[in-house]
Amino acid sequence: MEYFKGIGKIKYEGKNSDNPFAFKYYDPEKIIAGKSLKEHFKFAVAYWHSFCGQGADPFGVGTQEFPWDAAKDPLQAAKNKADAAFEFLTKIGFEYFCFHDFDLIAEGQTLSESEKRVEKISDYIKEKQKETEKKLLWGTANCFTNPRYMNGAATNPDFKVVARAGAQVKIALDTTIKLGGENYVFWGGREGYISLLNTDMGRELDHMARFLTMARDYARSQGFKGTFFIEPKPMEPSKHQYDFDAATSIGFLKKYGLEDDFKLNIEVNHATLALHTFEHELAVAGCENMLGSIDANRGDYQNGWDTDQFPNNIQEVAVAMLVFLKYGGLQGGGVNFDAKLRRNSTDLEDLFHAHIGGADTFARGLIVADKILNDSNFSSTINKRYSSFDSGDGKKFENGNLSIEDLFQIAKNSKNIEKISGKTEFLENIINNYI
Ligand code: XUL
Ligand code: CO
Repeated sequence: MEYFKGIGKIKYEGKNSDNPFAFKYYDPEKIIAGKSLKEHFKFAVAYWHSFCGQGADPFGVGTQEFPWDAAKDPLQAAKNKADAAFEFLTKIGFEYFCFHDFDLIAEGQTLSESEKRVEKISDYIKEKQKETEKKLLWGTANCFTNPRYMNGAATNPDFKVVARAGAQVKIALDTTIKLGGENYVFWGGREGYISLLNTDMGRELDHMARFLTMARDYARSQGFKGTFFIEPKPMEPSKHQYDFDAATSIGFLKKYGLEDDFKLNIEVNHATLALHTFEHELAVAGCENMLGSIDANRGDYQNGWDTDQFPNNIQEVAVAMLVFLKYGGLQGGGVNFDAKLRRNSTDLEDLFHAHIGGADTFARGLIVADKILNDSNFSSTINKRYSSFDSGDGKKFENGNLSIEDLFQIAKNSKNIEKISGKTEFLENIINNYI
């Protein structure tokens, strides 16, 4: 059955096209900084938002009536959903998808029933992947929706729940490996606290590290060669989430010796919630060599929650792409559209407009950033700013060849310290001039 009727394969038609079902900037084969756009981004569709989320909010039930949800039998409904997902992937032309275990099929009443269900639907998805040549960017386990996780999953004060989460992660890892997943994600939505009054933070952090170590060891023993990603987020649904932001997560990974197997999956709206910019989070991950993957979306400047809208702000993405290029792009991951349609976007075709807009925004941002780096005074302005470290005493300082007494002597001998402008407005204008 065809779900997205009347829509064919989305093609790149260039910026002068007025076809709403065409890419204007995302030319998958276009080479930028030595790689095709397709390789830079590895665009992925998020199974949960695109094929599961029905637009419910705290004030109302879902507004979507997906035709693939109509079947009563859970396995049939899941197969129909997979058909829709792979039809969409084929038409939009992205190579990748991402999933949580229970996006693929509804969770069963018992662990064994859930295991069977995931096993059956992943057999089916494996076939779909073969037919369509679509790949799995990453898999993950949903350890936050079921009420059993209300006090956390790996950090739950009740060991029984920790074990249950472990069982679920084992199945999700097996499924990810079975479907050729290139990476595996941990987003700890309920790994944190609602109230510190009843929380032993240090013990919970130790438990989280133990859990991640076990998951890594198991996956490696099963031949998984990909990267594990931590996806930082400061809050929501927890009041405070332990993987608060990139810096906190990196500190955690290093404390527990996990930094060789884990990198970060940076999500735009999570950065905003942590009162950071997207580019800040990319830079923190990048300078630690841990920029693994991106969950692309955007927040809303008037609302302080995780609205997960599709990216469409060219200026913001261009600035982020300057950081992306500086650190050589993503290590193993890709750009997953962890974004959802607005509740009142109820036509099936809206899913195409959303992904086309998101891909065009990233493509345009990267093209602009690359031009800025190659053609403008942007890089030279920054290099000049640090040029006092390129030779002489500055160089010696960088190389660790000066002491604090040396600094004292150098300061004593130098005359006035001249003011040097930071040139921020000059740089801001370059960005806008290249858009
Ligand atoms: C939640 C979020 C998740 C993760 C995967 O804010 O971003 O969808 O990406 O669990
Ligand atoms: Co995400």
